[in-house]
Amino acid sequence: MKTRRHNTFRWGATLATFLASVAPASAEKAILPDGVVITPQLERLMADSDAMSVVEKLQALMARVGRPDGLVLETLAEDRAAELDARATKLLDDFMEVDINGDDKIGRLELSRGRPDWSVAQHTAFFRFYDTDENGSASRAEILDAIRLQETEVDSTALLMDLESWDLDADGTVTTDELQRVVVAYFLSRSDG
Ligand SMILES: [Ca+2]
Ligand SMILES: [Ca+2]
Repeated sequence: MKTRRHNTFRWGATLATFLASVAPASAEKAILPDGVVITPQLERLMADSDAMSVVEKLQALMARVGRPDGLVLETLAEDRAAELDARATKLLDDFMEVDINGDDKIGRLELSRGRPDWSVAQHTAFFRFYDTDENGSASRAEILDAIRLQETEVDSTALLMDLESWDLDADGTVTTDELQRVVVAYFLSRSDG
């Protein structure tokens, strides 16, 4: 409880600082920094949220691609691919633990022995999802392909591509400070308009 209040207070102080730097002295409507684009996806992210949660969400995504301190625009595609790959490999390794006979395929017996806590429905779903050639076993290659396909479809780090124009000092890195500046300016302009 105490920590939370402390954080809220600190954010309040930061907000006040940004208010002073972003809002013109004449109290005109606050505007976004030059060149900053808020894509429809980012607008959706910010629609039903507050500035602090938005910054936290974006920071979490940055941490996921291994860039908690600043998004490096030049390597963003590689960072995202590497992160997806690492997660796919981890998931694959977890599954392949049940491959008792080591033939790089998971059969029904292996799955029921390796995952005794799974329900019948989960076992059925596993093979429906991963045994893509429907030969009764899920091979390492089948599982990896399915994981990659699924991760590409649901990959929320795609949103990071929308932050390209948020690099206010144009040094190639979108830092937490830059995130905060843009988000706060956006929320100010929204509440003024
Ligand atoms: Ca198969
Ligand atoms: Ca920057």
